[in-house]
Amino acid sequence: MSDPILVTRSSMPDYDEYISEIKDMWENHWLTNMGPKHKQLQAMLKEYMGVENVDLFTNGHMAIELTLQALNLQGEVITTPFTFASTTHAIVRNKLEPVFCDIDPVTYTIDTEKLESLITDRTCAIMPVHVYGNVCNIEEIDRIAKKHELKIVYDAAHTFGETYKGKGIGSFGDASCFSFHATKVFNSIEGGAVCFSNPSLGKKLYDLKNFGIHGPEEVSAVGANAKMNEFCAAMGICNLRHVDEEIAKRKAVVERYNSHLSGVDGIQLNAVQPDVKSNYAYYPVVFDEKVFGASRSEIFEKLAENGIGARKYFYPLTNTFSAFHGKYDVNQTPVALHISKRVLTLPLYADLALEDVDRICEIILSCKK
Ligand code: T4K
Repeated sequence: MSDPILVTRSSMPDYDEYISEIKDMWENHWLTNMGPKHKQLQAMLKEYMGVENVDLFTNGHMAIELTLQALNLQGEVITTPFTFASTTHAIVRNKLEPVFCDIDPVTYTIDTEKLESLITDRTCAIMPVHVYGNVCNIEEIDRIAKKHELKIVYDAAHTFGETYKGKGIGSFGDASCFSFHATKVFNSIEGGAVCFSNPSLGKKLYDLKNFGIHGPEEVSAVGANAKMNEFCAAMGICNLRHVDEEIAKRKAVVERYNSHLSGVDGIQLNAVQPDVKSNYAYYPVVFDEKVFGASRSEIFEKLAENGIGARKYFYPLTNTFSAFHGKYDVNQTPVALHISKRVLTLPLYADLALEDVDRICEIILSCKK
């Protein structure tokens, strides 16, 4: 059997490129705490992401957690359960209450038609997720947030490098939080970033990622340690040089999948949205067992038998996690529940061979009855 194919594979620069990038660290002995690589990557990202302000973090999760803390929120945060554990955990760990809104059945992002009815006098913020790189209904979220004076924090973990109507995706809301994890379109091994509109929020975030230290003799907040170290920043610098090429290769993989799977009865594919420059982050497929003739689980197993590691992102929904002891009612988000039971994310990374995509699709289509 051929080598296993996993859902993704980290992008890495050439070994020599990384080694030459970290060489000066043996001269300056500067390893962390906002050193020269950190500053360089931050400047490069500001330019690449087309945003006014960006700061770096140790990972995407801490970026979200500290953004919520910096905004000094209390009460309820409206979000979606069709996401990675991080989104909901960041809310709960800030002693805020998640209120789950259902998702749109096509983009899998927050359903803005259901959003406003969930607002109470305790609502302080909306945390929508640009899931799989699909962009939320930004205009409608803005309108609702303005009307009710709510903060907007986007979980933008999946949208690195995207633009909406020509603007960097990090330019919207009060803040957008990105993940640079090894599994993402752009990685700094582990890493994350927050793009923000108000510089005073940025100052708070800068302190919070360094224990809340505000000056040599002043600790003004109870912060965490969420600084990106220099090895990670160096990896980010190298990967950023190649990211456009990586995205172009991902696009070719996505188009190859589409060429086999589009138009097949019982399969819902993910389309690039109008006005969005996509990063081709994930390849989700929703299977309708009644029409396709095989269930998501059967297809998952069949792929696994053939050494192909598709994943059920995002199943289970976060509002069903045992960590929450049955506190949330999953029936309040029926569309999210429906999709989470039927979705499979297929392998997608820049170097995935197109012949392997052909093979994966052949296996999937062989399950059709
Ligand atoms: N918000 C959203 C919406 C997110 O999706 C995430 C993270 C976050 C927030 C939080 O951001 P971070 O704090 O993570 O920066 C993975 C990632 O760990 C996680 O970053 C990501 N979302 C989530 C969707 O996927 P797992 O548990 O599925 O990862 P794992 O270890 O099974 O890896 C998946 C595949 O990736 C492997 O089968 C092979 C490949 N891989 C993995 C690693 C670790 C590599 O090629 N290289 C590697 O180093 O969570």
